[in-house]
Amino acid sequence: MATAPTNAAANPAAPAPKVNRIGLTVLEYRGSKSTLCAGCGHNAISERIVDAMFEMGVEPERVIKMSGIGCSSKSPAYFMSRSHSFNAVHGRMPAVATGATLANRQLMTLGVSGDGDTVSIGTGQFVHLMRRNLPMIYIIENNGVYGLTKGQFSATADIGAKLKTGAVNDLRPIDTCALAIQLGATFVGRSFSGDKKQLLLMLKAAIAHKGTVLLDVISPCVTFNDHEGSTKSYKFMQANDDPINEIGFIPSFEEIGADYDAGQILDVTLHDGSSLRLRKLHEGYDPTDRANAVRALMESDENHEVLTGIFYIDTGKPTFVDLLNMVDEPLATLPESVTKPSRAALDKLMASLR
Ligand SMILES: Cc1ncc(C[n+]2csc(CCOP(=O)(O)OP(=O)(O)O)c2C)c(N)n1
Ligand code: SF4
Ligand SMILES: [Mg+2]
Repeated sequence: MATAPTNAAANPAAPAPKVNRIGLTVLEYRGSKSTLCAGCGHNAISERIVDAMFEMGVEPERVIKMSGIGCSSKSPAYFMSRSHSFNAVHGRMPAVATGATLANRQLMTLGVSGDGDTVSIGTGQFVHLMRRNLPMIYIIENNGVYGLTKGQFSATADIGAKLKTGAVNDLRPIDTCALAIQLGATFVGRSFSGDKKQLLLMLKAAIAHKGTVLLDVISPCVTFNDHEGSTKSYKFMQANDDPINEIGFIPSFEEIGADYDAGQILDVTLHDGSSLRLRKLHEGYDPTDRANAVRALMESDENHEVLTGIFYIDTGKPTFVDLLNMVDEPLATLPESVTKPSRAALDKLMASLR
């Protein structure tokens, strides 16, 4: 059977596709065709993940994609087909992600969840994950509703937000960013699926960070929560997005330029040597001050604004893997002769418990 001609064979003058620093094209970071609704914010987030992983030159086989249940949790099927993937039970991705990350610390864990998956059914697991500073990126694709089960309010719905049916939410929303900062996550930010530039830079910086990254990304559900009266719609976000800082990111493998206004810039060196530059857009905002970060989020809630940007960063705190003092070699590849205690070691342990 004849094979389809490649671009180069069909047109020898066509430019060779761009490759990244590990020699892969962006196509090698793509996934299956999305079955989500056209225009769903979650699709845009998948596209940014593809761009970020490609531009950072991450080896797809080094990534484990974790999710729970929901339209958002289906997204890992739509990017990075060459990576490992696990779709956990609703709200239970943190436990599985913790186990996988500890079993092979050489892999990069990327969790994708929804607002319902994370802080409705999944709150208990989520808060304990945030306390541990497990090295992983946790993305919440936040549309304020349970999209998959036809648009009921989730726990991130704002007071006064209206469903299409006219039902109004009168319970306080859970601010996942304020919660994550208070609990101990070390890189916390919020973005909007419609802001390509900010989201891409945030994802690239997240890849360079070692510790728990929590990115809450407002991601409109065009089918159930994009109407007048919604506070998670494209229109609402375009009118109320209030960036707290402008993000600059220079990966470790690129040259750093020196042209900036030092008074307005906070330069943070990330774990892989990359440089994160945050230019203040809010007077006096310091993203290394936890209490200040939580206060800013509470104030923005009172003022009905949606703060975006990197709210908090701490590059000094040990990760859960550091605290457990684990061996460098992945547990998953250690032979049984090493992992199985000897009879004598077990007897000694039992004796110590008597
Ligand atoms: C144990 C359990 N309870 C309830 C459900 C039904 N259910 C499936 S997805 C979902 C909510 C998903 O909402 P979210 O995480 O916000 O994802 P979205 O679809 O909005 O992206 C619910 C309640 C389920 N699958 N399993
Ligand atoms: S129902 Fe909403 S969240 Fe689910 S795919 Fe459609 S637009 Fe996206
Ligand atoms: Mg949702």
